Amino acid sequence: MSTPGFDVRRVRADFPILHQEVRGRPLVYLDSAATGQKPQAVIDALTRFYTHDNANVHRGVHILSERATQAYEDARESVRRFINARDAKEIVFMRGTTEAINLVASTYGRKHVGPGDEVLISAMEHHSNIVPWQMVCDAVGAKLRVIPVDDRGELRMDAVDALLTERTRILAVTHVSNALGTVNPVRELVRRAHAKNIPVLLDGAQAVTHLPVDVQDLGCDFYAFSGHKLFGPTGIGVLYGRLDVLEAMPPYQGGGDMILSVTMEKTVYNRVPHRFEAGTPDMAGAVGLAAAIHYLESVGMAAIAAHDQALLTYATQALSAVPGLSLVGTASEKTGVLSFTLADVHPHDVGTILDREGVCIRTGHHCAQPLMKRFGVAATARASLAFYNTPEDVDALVRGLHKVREVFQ
Ligand code: 7TS
Repeated sequence: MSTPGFDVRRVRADFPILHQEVRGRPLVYLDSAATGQKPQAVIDALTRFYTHDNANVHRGVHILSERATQAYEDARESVRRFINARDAKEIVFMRGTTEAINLVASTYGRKHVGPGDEVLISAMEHHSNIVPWQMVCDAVGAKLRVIPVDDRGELRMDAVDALLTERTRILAVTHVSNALGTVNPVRELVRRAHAKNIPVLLDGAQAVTHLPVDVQDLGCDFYAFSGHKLFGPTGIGVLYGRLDVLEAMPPYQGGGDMILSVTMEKTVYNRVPHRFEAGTPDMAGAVGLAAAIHYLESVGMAAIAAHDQALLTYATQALSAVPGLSLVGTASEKTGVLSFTLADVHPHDVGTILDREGVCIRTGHHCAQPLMKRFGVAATARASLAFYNTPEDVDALVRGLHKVREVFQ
């Protein structure tokens, strides 16, 4: 297995955490959908920021504050370029995908969703793209409606048009499913929603790590993702919002930095994006995220996507040959997520035995309980791939699964 223009061994050399033994075995990390590992460039950027530039942003007249502000705003520009947003003002730094979706639900949602209205999501959403909308709907007396998923884990596109009604105030759907790996036809969903003047939020948490993303090409109104999954630091994430949409939105949290002026009678809110960034932001996180983005750009997202697809094909074949293994999620378009059950072995037992072999996977409901219910399982075992994974990692997983079978025979 080789991908032209991509050298996985060179990539792996950039990730110090991967080069260790755990439980007496070489570490095999197959849990990147939960969080990505960090290249040395990100670790160095954080150290450099705290060693040389740390100060609060947008405040001080002094040199350190100037440098920190510059680094923070440069990071915004790096994100803009990475997802091809038109304007850096469209990039709001958040804590992660969860906070980004909550922001949209509690500002845009509270403003536009009223009694009897509808919010449309899908059956494969992460809880963070379900619960915030449920909270809005409960508060105003609106209805949450759901695009169903078929047996392969693809959205039932034939059901979409009837679910986009004159009461639908927003469509919020994941670009890539964390539990199935399905890549949804989001451009087509945006097209159909926009034809009825319905705005669209895309949850990009699992997409930006695998695919080149161009928000102008997708045409979405909002796009959310987390830095820590994108091989950057924890505590930082991004909400992209189309400028005209963001500008018409009320603020989220109140506090420092989000104001132009305050009197006891009245506050004038700051311009976008600062209006949505109350308080001291995660400056170091933004700098680290920018370093992750620069690193990914140097490797090339197209090469990363090609490696991901080749490894997914290899892993799908290898896992399908394990007796008793059943893949959950077999969509025609997928990224490197392999959710499965193994005969009647509980997924937690699968995960525990794999862990003894040095293989890290995730087990459970993957914060997608309605989706698990749809597939009639309480939990699955999930191996998730990143661009630093190799066919040898997949082989180690398969060897581990044979161990599981021996134990439970
Ligand atoms: N949306 C999707 C599609 C996700 O996969 C996740 C996290 C989130 C939203 C929330 O992101 P956060 O960074 O705000 O927590 N998914 C997972 C996962 O699959 N395993 O652990 C976390």
